[in-house]
Amino acid sequence: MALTLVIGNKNYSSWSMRPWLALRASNIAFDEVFIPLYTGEADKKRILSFTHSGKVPALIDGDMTIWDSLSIIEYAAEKFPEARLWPEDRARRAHARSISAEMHSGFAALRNECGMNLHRPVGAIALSADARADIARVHQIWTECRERYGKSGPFLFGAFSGADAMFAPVVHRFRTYAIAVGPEAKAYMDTVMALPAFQEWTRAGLAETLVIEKFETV
Ligand SMILES: N[C@@H](CCC(=O)N[C@@H](CS)C(=O)NCC(=O)O)C(=O)O
Repeated sequence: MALTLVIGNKNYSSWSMRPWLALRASNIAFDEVFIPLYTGEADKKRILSFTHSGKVPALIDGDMTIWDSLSIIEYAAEKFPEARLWPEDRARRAHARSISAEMHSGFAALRNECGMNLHRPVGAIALSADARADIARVHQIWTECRERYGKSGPFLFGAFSGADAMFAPVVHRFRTYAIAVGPEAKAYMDTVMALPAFQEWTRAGLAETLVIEKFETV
């Protein structure tokens, strides 16, 4: 039975983008259910009909529901080991999981101040010290990965992995808010932006016309 991934607006939903990208970039087939976010009760009820979390993304596999972006990536990695969503080497895998969990549980200032909005014209804004610290930490994570694993390929751990999917929305944030990066981070961002699955998501997001006012503040 085909997998179904329930997602929100491609223009805004950074959480939806992560598992979508992990599945698509790994050539794992899935059907997509799109539910527009923050439109009112009817759409919220549709989300709740798939997952009691009331949030997207959610993956439906037969009678199972897996919600939360990182859990979906973990599930896909287990179900499709040939996709190699986590590095084979245990130390690399632990590193990939550490930065993915760090991304998942942190970076609140960066998320709040630089929301993903593909339509937003590129331009810098004034950022708080906390957001600047988040940016410095992302930069450090990317640079360290590239220095350690760059010989095995252009992604964080050489080949594409779940960690790249977790950081892909940040690539959009850095691009949109014109955040200055060093050469290693720039090369990594270019690699992610050249990924066909990333481009497919971005094209679809840019084609959307729905506007979520609360995400249009900057
Ligand atoms: N921790 C969750 C967060 C999911 C989340 O916050 N999703 C937002 C959209 S990006 C959502 O569904 N909001 C709709 C709502 O709260 O009504 C994950 O990683 O999947």
